[in-house]
Amino acid sequence: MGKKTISVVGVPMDLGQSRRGVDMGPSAIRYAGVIERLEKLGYEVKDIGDIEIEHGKMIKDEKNGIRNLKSVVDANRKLARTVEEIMKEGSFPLVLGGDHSIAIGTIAGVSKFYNNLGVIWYDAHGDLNTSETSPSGNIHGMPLAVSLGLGEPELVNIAGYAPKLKYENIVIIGARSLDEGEKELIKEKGIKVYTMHEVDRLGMSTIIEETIHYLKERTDGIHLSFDLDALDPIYAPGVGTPVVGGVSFRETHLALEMLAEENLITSAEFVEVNPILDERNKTGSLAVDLIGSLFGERIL
Ligand code: Z70
Ligand code: MN
Ligand code: MN
Ligand code: MN
Repeated sequence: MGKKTISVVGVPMDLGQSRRGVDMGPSAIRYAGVIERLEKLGYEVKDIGDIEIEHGKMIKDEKNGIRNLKSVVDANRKLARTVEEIMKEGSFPLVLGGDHSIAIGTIAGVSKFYNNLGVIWYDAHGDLNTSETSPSGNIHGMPLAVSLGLGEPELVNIAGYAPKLKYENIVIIGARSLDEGEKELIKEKGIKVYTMHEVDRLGMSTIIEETIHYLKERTDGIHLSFDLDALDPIYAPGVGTPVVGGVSFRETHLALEMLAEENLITSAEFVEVNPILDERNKTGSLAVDLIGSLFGERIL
């Protein structure tokens, strides 16, 4: 995708939500052969290894009902620095999660290299909660809001600048579980969202064409934040928050193949793979298949 070198970073983060096991996501995706798959496609792949996470001291209701705020802030600071180094080298940052709270660090590391970073948020959820609107106190339900400058200052100001994103530069695809506060924010700010309703009515092909057209006009780089729970649990059972009625295997492959054809994605992360909840690494293997499509793999 433009660049020939891909730098892979694992983030064994499980402190942004309440189910253990998602910290093994990077191992599961590596085990399913991500590095070899990318090398086979002709890329030079640098495996940077994993970001160190402060495990073992889960702190509930640390501040405003938010779980593990300090540990999540620390990890995202480290991730932002690592991603920034990758960007400086001119390599493509590919981040493996871990729960979705790590998008805060990825986007913090990437966004300073663009005037108008675009984001495709492929997810069953909006991840647009703040400490005021969050029903759970889980930071993995907040990373998109944080990147837009909303929420706890410790999170919002990671990497020393805010906001990282503009409302008009994001597109959410696959949403089917939105909290009241998230719905209000989407309406108030006019955030572009393709819910499952639109996926069914328009089809994925039209949605990706529209998304490409929309983001091409206003952005100078596009980050793909890919939450495996966007897919239907039939295809991706190994996620912490499965929601029925999701995007299919075929629709998702099509989306990634179309994005690969346009060569517009400049950074990416694949998150929420939980091998403990999975069926024989089905979701980890799916992540590798999807990464293959994003980087240009075709059936023929
Ligand atoms: C809910 C919350 C969420 C991912 C679940 C769920 C958020 N809106 N995000 N799984 N990846 O707790 O804020
Ligand atoms: Mn842990
Ligand atoms: Mn998410
Ligand atoms: Mn989700």
